[in-house]
Amino acid sequence: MQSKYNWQTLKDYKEILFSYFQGIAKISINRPHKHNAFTPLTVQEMSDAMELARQNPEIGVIIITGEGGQAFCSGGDQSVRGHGGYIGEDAVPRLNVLDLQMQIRRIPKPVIAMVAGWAIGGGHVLHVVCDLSIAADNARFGQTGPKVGSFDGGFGASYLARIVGQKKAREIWFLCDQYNAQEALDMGLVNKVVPLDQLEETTVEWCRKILEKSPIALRMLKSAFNAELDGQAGIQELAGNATLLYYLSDEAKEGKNSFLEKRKPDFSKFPKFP
Ligand code: S0N
Repeated sequence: MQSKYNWQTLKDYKEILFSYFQGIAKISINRPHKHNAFTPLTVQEMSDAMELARQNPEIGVIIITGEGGQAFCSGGDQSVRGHGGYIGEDAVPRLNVLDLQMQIRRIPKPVIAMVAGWAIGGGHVLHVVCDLSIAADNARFGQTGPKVGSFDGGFGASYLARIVGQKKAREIWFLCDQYNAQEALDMGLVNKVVPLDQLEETTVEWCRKILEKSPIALRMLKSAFNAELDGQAGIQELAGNATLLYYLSDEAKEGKNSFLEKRKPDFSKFPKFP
């Protein structure tokens, strides 16, 4: 689909497109002939792009999507599924999409799934772990695991259940039915449904609204939402952000400066808040 935005390529990859426009990074799976099923290389490239997006201070929000308008992602590429995982050029089986899921969850910038067409299997889980999901009216959602001999017992089960409720999550996995965009909206699985030809425009509009907001407030909120669910790892993420804020204060700088100046720190001037 032709974009009305002037996306600039940030890096060339084989199986994804990685582009930038006015503070927004877009990571797009580029395997439309397979409904954007992912191989270990697809995932490795998405991971690399996510890390670049994380480190780039110009980027405030990330869109994950799939090329072609017919599929967001249809999960792991079954033609390279081998003994113990998905097999890439090095012949080693892996399930590296689990690391990508963690990256999406931990990156301190909002990630939006822009879903046209199929979001199925591991591709469905990918949109589930994104902070927000915007769906085109042709989107279809579902899990296939028990039908094709797999399952995602991580975020794909427990976080999905947090979003749609335990009964609905069990239905999604046990029946492997497919749900249209309106049904997904009704169960809180997506944030908004728009006509396919307005999908990118709406997503960019949401990104722009996010980009107007305080990056540290967004960062703190994302880690706060995660902390409630992620146990010690979630607390570590939230606490890391608290440390970042503390580092910005004169009080913390007094500690560092006193050490470098080989003197006793003087914290007496700092308030002891009630
Ligand atoms: C998406 C579906 C429903 C679309 O059906 P439709 O419209 O009839 O199109 P097709 O003709 O079926 O597809 C068009 C072409 O695309 C190929 N293709 C589609 N999906 C895949 C795929 N996943 N792998 C490889 N090829 C795919 C078709 O073969 C066809 O090509 P041609 O014409 O050349 O034959 C339908 O396509 C569908 O059901 N697809 C399979 C969905 C699926 O089962 N996905 C895999 C689910 N599992 C995972 O994703 C595992 C990874 C994972 O995330 C995970 C994570 C943690 C722990 C465990 C797991 C795990 O589940 O293992």
